[in-house]
Amino acid sequence: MVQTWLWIGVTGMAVGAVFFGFGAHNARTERWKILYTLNFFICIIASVLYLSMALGQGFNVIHGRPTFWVRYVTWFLSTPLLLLDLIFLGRTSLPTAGSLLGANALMIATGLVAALSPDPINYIWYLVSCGAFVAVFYLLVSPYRLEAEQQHPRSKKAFRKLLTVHLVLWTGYPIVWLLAASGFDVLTQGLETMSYTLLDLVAKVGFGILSLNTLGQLERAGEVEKVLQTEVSAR
Ligand code: RET
Repeated sequence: MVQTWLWIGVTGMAVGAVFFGFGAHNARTERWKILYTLNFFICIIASVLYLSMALGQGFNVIHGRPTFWVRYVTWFLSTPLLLLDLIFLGRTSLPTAGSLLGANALMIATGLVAALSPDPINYIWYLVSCGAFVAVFYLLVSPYRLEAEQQHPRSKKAFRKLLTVHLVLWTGYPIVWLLAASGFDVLTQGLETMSYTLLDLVAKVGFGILSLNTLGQLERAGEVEKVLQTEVSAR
């Protein structure tokens, strides 16, 4: 079961990468190219890291717990790119963007430390990581959302949907972590792998498609052109 889900991860992410890669190549404007390219790299990074797991690499038994520590490497690389999708669409200010990326890096790094720590110290690091997650959550629902809505007053609904999907999916990760061998160990390894693979596929491929829809919505609402004009007249 573990192997099957890992190979589903390799293929699903590769299909996503091909889709976004062609999209980037054929993109009509620079905006679409940027978004397709970000999503392409998110998927290709995930695909090769799933390949390493499917080949039995990036895995060790640590303090008696079977641990795919390479997941944290993928997340360290892919989550900032996912946040860049949001930052790009929302035209987020540099201070907010920097804080989001900083809190996110802290969350993944301390999550890795949690996975490598013996019981019960792992829970201390888990809580530290959750603290950083709360910061990411707060930055998204407050400053990020306010800035995005201010820049795109006609597309508030689109941003709410994008953020809700994002936050619900991201909240799934600490829950799976706690239930898996890294925490209370109530999930079998097969179920753990299945849960992470499904979350990863939806959070990367699914969310990538949703981000493209959001850009389409911003264009239809005439808010991207407006922004472009402002940019041109500001020069
Ligand atoms: C960990 C464990 C420690 C506590 C927290 C975690 C959060 C992880 C998250 C990962 C998101 C990954 C994504 C990957 C691919 O697209 C490290 C599991 C809070 C939120 C979105």
